[in-house]
Amino acid sequence: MKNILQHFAIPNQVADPQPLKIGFINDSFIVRAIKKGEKSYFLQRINHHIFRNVEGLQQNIRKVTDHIRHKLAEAGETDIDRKVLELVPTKDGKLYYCTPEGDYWRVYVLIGNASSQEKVTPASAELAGEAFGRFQCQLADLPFDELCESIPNFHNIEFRLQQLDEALAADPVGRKEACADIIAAINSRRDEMCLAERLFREGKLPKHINHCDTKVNNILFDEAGRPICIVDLDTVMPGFVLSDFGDFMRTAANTGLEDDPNLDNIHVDLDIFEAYTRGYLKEATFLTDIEKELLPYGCRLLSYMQTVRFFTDYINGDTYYKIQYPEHNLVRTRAQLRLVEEQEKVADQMKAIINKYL
Ligand code: GN1
Ligand code: MG
Repeated sequence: MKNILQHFAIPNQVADPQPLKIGFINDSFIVRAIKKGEKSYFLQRINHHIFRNVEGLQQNIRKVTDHIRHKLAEAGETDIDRKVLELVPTKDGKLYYCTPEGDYWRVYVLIGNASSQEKVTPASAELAGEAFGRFQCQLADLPFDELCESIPNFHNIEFRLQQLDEALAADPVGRKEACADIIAAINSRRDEMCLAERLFREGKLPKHINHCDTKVNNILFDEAGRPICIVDLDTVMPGFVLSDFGDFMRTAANTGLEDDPNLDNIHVDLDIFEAYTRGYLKEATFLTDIEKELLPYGCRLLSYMQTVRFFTDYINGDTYYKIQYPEHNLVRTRAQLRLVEEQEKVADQMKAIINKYL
């Protein structure tokens, strides 16, 4: 792997890359400086089966990190190197290196003395809300169409429903018949869930740059437990702010698991919801009235979208998500659908909490 590194503009001496067990999509390695005090690096092989336009993906990351760096400097921030990721170019000035075998590699400067968290508490949810709110705010004046969709139509529910319809029409592994209740539940919500796309076409709902994977483990925290930097920028792309608010709530404000086999475990955790909302609204000062109004809907939309995506994969015979047992995608589908139902029940409470912090 040393011969991969030699293509990048790394000025100091470094040790052999050590594999890291993070994420399911890319392969990651840590590359330590030999001399104390010098820079270490983060090497990744990009999964180009999922991210087919690596050039566009890397340009997205460069634009976003440049923009944030500029914003931080303007605000007179110190320690900027720890607050935004920095890509290391190749020696011929490219943002990635493609091997003769067709593997794509990239290098970031490593942000040291930082760690990520898996568990969310109300206290960390508030900090996470501030961090993702600040991230969106820093990018609010970057025209959304300067970035490409690193996965086309990633959070477009109309497209996801079309994929489901195609899967159901083909029913390649004969799983459709036993799922009539799920299909009915999805169909009865179609119209409502396509509202955001309709409002966009009518010019009423704006697009912004979003992270599109707002899980707590995509925030680096310093030793004092303060968020310093947002990472995992592969899915940063144009979309609705509802995606980022909704996906955090989908993953964190759920008393059950994403794939909980016991549906009775699944409720909205309103303490986490409130804490994240408080932090998010403190920082996301750019929101328009319609975006604020639609935030509870955004939570349902993202849970519904994940229901549709897991279910499509189940019908297709489990070709996208890694599964741990044969019916895993069906269990995930039912758990996400239950979360939609639970979010519907507390929609008014969510609205009241949001209004408290506006
Ligand atoms: C995938 O691999 P992970 O957990 O970061 C997926 C997300 C889904 C999530 C569901 C590129 O993310 O969109 O919400 O699984 N990422 C991609 O758990 O498809
Ligand atoms: Mg991820």
